[in-house]
Amino acid sequence: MTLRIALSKGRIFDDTLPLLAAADIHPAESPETSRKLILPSTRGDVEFLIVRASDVATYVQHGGADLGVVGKDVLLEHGGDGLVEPIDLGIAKCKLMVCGPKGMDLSKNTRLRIATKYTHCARKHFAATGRQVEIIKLYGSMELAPLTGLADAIVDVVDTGNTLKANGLEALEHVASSSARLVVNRVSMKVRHDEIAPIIERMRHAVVQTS
Ligand code: PRT
Ligand code: MG
Repeated sequence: MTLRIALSKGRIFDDTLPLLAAADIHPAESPETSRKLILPSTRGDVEFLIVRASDVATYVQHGGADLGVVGKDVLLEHGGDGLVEPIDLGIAKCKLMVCGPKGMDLSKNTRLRIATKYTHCARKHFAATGRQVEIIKLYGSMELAPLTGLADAIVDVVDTGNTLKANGLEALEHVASSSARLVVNRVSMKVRHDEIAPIIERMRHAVVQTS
């Protein structure tokens, strides 16, 4: 049976390629030009599933894929059930932050409205610091929420901070640091250990060399 690796297009795919190459795994086509959702590799025993970043953990958890590469931010939100997380790949680094209009005071004693796609992480963060919030679920362009009055602040991923700055917002509180992780389906890890273990070892070696 073919080993399936779930990846999202864009930064995760691009940054994972050199690490997979160390395990002799190369996609036979680019996901940017191909319309295929199952991309073959140059060897017959491995293929790639191209899924949304937020769906990678779900595919691997339920065995739709054996392996996957996913941001820690997504894993924290997903919960990580049914997954083994053998390697921090040290790529796609970013921070999950509470962000809002410049100089905003998040400690004031009102029920804040927080827009985010990270509803679980946001709820936990504010609960841990004893603040009442109303969570508003969004799927993208979170920065618009404070600008339009939909919410007071957002919880979102920040890298350079340029997107926040361009929209008159700033990072106010740290929620979690993130980097992409290799995840493996718990059952595949046992049943297909002979195939998966060498891939993990070679990727681990490549991570150490590039860090
Ligand atoms: O498409 P889908 O909604 O499923 O997921 P996605 O859009 O989050 O996927 P993608 O490919 O953009 O991100 C995949 C993973 O990369 C995320 O889960 C993070 O772990 C990681 N990552 C690293 C980032 C960033 N850096 C990042 N900067 N994910 C998103 N961003 C966004 C940020 O929120 C902002 O809107 O990119 C924009 C630019 O960021 P700044 O701060 O550099 O301006
Ligand atoms: Mg996206």
